[in-house]
Amino acid sequence: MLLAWASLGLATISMTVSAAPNEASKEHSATRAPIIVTMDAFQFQPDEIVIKRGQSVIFINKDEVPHTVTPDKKAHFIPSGIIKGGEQHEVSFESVGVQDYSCDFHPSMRGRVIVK
Ligand SMILES: [Cu+2]
Repeated sequence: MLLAWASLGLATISMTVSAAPNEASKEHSATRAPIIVTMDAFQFQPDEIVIKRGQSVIFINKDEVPHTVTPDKKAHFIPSGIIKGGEQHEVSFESVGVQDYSCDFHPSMRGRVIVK
């Protein structure tokens, strides 16, 4: 009887630990936390990042004008559409490789996501 209670207690503890967000993010198979890229002063910052397949990027527009995250012809991800000033948009990257993108309104705004 005492043993049963003790093992029940242990099970409860280990469940609590594995449910912690920090532990989950360390697991290789688990989806990693999104990366943040800002659109600030007409630049993507950082303009090059490396992520894992299936990971997403949150683009935050800190400018007062709208921007887009539009894939180049050879890139594979869903275009953001218009992201108004002060708003943000999450893009999921499901294809491995170099994904180049630009802003429809400001072609000099360019960025790259390397998906591994
Ligand atoms: Cu723009």
